[in-house]
Amino acid sequence: MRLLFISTPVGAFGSGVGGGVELTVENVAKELMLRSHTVHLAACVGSQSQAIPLITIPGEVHSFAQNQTRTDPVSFPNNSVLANLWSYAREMQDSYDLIVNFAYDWLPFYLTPFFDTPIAHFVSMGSLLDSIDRAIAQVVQQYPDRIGVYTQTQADTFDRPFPMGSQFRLLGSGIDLDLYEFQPTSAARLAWVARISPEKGLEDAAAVSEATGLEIDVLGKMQDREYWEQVQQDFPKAKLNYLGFHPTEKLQELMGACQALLMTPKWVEAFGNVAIEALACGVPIVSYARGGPVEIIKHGKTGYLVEPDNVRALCDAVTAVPRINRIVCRREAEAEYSLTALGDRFEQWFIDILA
Ligand code: HBI
Repeated sequence: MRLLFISTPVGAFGSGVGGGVELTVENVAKELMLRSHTVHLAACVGSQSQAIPLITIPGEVHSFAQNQTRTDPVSFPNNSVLANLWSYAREMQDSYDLIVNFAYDWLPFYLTPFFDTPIAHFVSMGSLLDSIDRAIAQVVQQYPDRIGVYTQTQADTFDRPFPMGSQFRLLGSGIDLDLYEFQPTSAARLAWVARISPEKGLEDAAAVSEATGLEIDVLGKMQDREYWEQVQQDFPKAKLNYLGFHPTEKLQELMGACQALLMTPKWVEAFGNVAIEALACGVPIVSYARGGPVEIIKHGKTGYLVEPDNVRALCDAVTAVPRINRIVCRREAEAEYSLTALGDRFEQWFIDILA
């Protein structure tokens, strides 16, 4: 297949501004190219990729959808890079069998019926904006097989103007397992890995540390320092070791040495790539039963799912972690979250659309 991937308009691809969806684009494109499909990626000027042939398009970047309010009108900057990306896609569409949109923005969904070449959409977050929910609903009504997401919990957040999550294609996620080393034993300490930001619920991890006396290695971008200070004040006896943000090679080494990964999401995590990174290192996961972790963790087998916001239950699960067999966690990552498994799911989706 000849595939044109269109990136997010929030920043240059490869800069990390696009967060988890950048990893998804890179991994899926690499896997499909290995299977002799042609993949080109159209993205903002300044984008970089070792593996994927890039077309860079000029224009102003868009603001983050998660920073807008649900009823905000659709807005475009003066010389929108998103508009320029889709003008390019329209001109070049005859050279491709399928166009795949990775932007969480209104325009690509709206343009779907205007193109001759079919457009598939990978939606990388839960429902955030009425304008996008409505545009997705229009796509689903006309082309039921064109919306892909990470998880069913993420899909189920799209319930207006009507429940449409059951029609979405579930694609899960995947990582390059060769980058993650299985560690059979661990120290008696926990890992908490996420951007330091309120939606990630660090305060509940601090509460666990105070209640159990366990040390917690905290890894992730210091996105909200005020919030960090507040947690320190509210939980003076918590033993939180802030180790900063680290790329995969160092992250997996630090996290892999821990007894368990603690996940305390306050929002509906669309997926939670860190959970499969932990499994790949043999690290069990203790998480609130909220969002993506619900579909990743096999309760009692690869970790524990706990009643959301119940810190007491979180502590009980943490003390039960030694019962989990760490090799089972690694095997689960190999079976479900390898690049091969991810590539199979995306390739089958595209074949089904073109059939
Ligand atoms: N916001 N407007 C907009 N468009 C995107 O494509 C986008 C975003 N916010 C976050 C984001 N993409 C990605 O970081 C997440 O989907 C992972």
